[in-house]
Amino acid sequence: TGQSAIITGASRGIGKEIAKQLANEGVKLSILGSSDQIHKTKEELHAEGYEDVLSFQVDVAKEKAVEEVVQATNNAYGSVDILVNNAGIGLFKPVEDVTVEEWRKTFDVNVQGVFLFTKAVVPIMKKAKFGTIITISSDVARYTIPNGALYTATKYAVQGFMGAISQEVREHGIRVGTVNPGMVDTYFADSKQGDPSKKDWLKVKDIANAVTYMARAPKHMMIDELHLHPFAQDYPR
Ligand code: NJP
Repeated sequence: TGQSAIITGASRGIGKEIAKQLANEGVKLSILGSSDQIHKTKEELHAEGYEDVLSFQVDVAKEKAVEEVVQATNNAYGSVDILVNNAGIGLFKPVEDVTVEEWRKTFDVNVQGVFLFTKAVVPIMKKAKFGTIITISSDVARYTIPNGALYTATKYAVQGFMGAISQEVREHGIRVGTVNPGMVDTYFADSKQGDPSKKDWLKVKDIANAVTYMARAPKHMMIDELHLHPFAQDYPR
């Protein structure tokens, strides 16, 4: 297909599965994470026969590093067709126990990271008059949960940001959408993927399927938002 994608937070969990699925679709990848685990993920993808994978150990909140990843991707593949803003962190505790450092860090990764990558890819996509920007937000962006004020605030921010961007770039042929999962079995919020207590939760494949569907949708189709949650997880509506 010749398309290329940048996937943030692809060293494990949902992002890693998105990387596998898009690679399987023939998409050339740039994957990144903040730890050196990201290079091991690249090795795994290489071992599975996917050659076109670049890996970057980068914090999504660092402007210069983000610009470098986007430029390196564009130089290597000649385009940036898909951006998947997946990197995110979660912290759940009573509001009076949340420190200013934790507040800042969570907003840096979950919101500023989305801003910086979007800002960096939009000029390239505008020039090409083509592109898809997908952000993994959360099903908490449509309700609220106790002990989740900080995390919920970041995802509401992301939702508003993506909504505005969508209208801004549409006339340039760029599609924007969010995938909003409920509880997914990953390493999120210091948990362990595969823990038996999470057996009824969504699997990384469920979310990656949604992202792949959105990213590979025919050009005439626009998917704004997909909400997915475990059948076992109910919400106040
Ligand atoms: O989490 P996890 P998920 N710069 O912890 C990377 C949303 N979501 O897959 O930095 C760059 O297994 C980290 O890599 P490393 C959630 O908000 C989830 O569940 O090397 N990368 C790892 O690859 C998030 O937006 C649930 O440790 C950074 C990845 O991010 C998305 O799903 C529910 C980074 C996180 O993998 C993926 O999370 C929901 C940084 N500064 C929404 N910091 C759920 N799991 O239940 C972290 O509603 N990463």
